[in-house]
Parts: sequence; C-alpha cells; structure tokens
Amino acid sequence: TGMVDKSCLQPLEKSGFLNKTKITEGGKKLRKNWTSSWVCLEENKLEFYKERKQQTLASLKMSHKPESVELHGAQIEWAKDKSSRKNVLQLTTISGNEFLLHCENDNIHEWYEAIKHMIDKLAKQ
Ligand code: I3P
Repeated sequence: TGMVDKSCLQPLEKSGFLNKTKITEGGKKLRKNWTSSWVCLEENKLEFYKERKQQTLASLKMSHKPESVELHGAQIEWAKDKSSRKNVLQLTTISGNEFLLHCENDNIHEWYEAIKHMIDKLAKQ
C-alpha cells in the first residue's frame, strides 16, 4: 500500500509510546516538560517522534525529524527520587544529558531490558 504503521526507517528493536522529559542538558538542569513520544529503539540510538501517524516513508522523512539520542556510552537506571511517578527510567547520555522515561503500564520493564541490552551490546563493540 505504500503506507507504514511505524515511524522508523531502520531495523527496529522496539517501538512504542512513552512519556519523556529531558531534565539536564549541557550540564544545566531543565524544567520538566513531560510529553508523549513515539519512541524507536534502533541499533545504537533512541529516536523520539512527536507523534505517530499513518503515513508514507517519503512524507515521514520530509516532515518528521526525530530527536535522536546516542546510546553508545549511555546509562539506563530506575529513577528513584526524580519523579512523583512510579516506574520511571533515567537515561544518561555520554555527554551528560539526562532524560526521564515513563509509561503507565508494565511495558516500562521491557523498555528497561531492551535499552540496557542495547547499551551493553554497544559497550562490547
Ligand atoms: C512540574 C510537573 C511535573 C512534575 C514536577 C513539577 O510542575 O507537575 O509533572 O514532575 O515535579 O515540578 P510544573 O508543571 O509547574 O513545571 P513529575 O510528574 O515527574 O513528578 P518535580 O519538580 O518534583 O520534578
């Protein structure tokens, strides 16, 4: 049909909706701004798309540049005192940027495992 039902162009390890907020950038603490993102875990990065739409690859490429987070050298851990929410993950990049990731359901455990697996795999390369 020419339509795709996911917003990712590379082989995918995992994708789905997560709530996300960046809390530190370039050493500076940011004000939290939780937003829902369509998240794609790829070979070496996480990509955050503003929304998920049924659309062609061509229109996706033109109109939806994702925020891309490098996973090489990153760390993923359960965030304990960073949020009033439960089951929040903290992703820290090699450059020191910090993100919180959250979802309402048990899927967050699969995300933890998948991201951790990818980070560990990249560390061995
Ligand atoms: C923030 C907002 C966030 C909350 C954050 C608040 O207020 O309520 O949802 O984070 O808590 O400061 P505002 O909208 O005025 O910016 P959580 O949902 O993760 O708890 P925090 O300041 O304790 O981080």
